[in-house]
Amino acid sequence: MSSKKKEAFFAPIGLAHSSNGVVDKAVDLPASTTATPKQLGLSSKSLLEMFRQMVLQRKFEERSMQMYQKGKFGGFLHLYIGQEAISTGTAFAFNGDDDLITAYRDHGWGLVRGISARQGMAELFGKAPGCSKGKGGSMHFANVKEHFWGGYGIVGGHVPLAGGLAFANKYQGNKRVTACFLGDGAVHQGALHETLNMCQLWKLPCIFVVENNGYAMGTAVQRHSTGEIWERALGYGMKHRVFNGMDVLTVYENMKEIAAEVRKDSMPWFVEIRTYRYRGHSMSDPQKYRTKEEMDEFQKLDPIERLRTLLLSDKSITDKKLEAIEKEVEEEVLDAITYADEAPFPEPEALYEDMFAGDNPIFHT
Ligand SMILES: Cc1ncc(C[n+]2csc(CCOP(=O)(O)OP(=O)(O)O)c2C)c(N)n1
Repeated sequence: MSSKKKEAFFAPIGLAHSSNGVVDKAVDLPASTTATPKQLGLSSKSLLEMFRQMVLQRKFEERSMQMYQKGKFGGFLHLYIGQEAISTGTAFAFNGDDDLITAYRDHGWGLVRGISARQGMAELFGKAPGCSKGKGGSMHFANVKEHFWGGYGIVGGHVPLAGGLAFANKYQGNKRVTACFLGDGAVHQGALHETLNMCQLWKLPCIFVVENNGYAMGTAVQRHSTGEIWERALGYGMKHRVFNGMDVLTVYENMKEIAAEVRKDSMPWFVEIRTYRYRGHSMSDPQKYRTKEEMDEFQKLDPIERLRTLLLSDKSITDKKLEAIEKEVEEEVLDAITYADEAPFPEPEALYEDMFAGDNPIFHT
């Protein structure tokens, strides 16, 4: 390839780089819901809980980033900042015993499924009281008691596990729904397609959700994927939907509807939720593949700010009230840092524990 051709091939696809005058977006966001919270059955109290949860996820990760930069822990750190409406809207839409499983961008999922800031931060620091006993780290948050089956580092590797969870739920006739979250970069993994085929054939109650944030590491979705992501569903005759993931109400409405259908007819769904990650792929990402203009454009759509605006349109909720929630969360996260810093590392013998399912009491309940 000539150097000129090479340059064109690798040029960022962001807003400032569109050659034909048409704005190329990293992701094309569908319109968000027009339903009001009342129509969705959401009280002001629930909306405030959603706000608190999204702020917790955001502040937890902002502080995690600082701790990483301070050298408090190493390894990988993938931030979910910008995507919090998806974890929050889904968890609020689902029953507490519906099963969730995701990839390595997993902190928000853990926090919304009962991992405390202390347990989460201790896990990042590799400390014994962490949610995975300090042996998993950032990519392996899990809280199986609350039906969060964890984060996984191998792209697409967790997808067959979701099929297994759905199979178990159908076999037990417990009406639980499984939702499996994956990135746009995982859509071309064979494991996904094998699982989609099996789930459709065996009518398993599973929702496969692609969080399309526009990039797989530094590769724009338009460069790694032919056609639209959701079109993968067509090959399996699977029910499907695409919606906006920058608005928590839209996520809540759609996931609630889809979960109710899955519970009713035990047929799988393939869902594409369009979103945007505000930080790099991981901590060592110079982000040369996107432009500042593009990032600024999506920053205007911050899902937390959107919810704040909605809350403030209710005259009974004041700025002061929201600031008090933010302050409380900030203190919770700072306390978690002190806790994690002072907590002990696992004992060396812990290396030999939790190796087999038989050792783990959760599999016997
Ligand atoms: C099987 C496999 N191949 C490659 C990698 C290296 N890798 C880590 S993350 C990633 C990109 C995945 O992007 P996407 O699925 O869109 O998720 P996102 O990071 O956007 O959440 C790749 C290729 C891996 N972890 N596993």
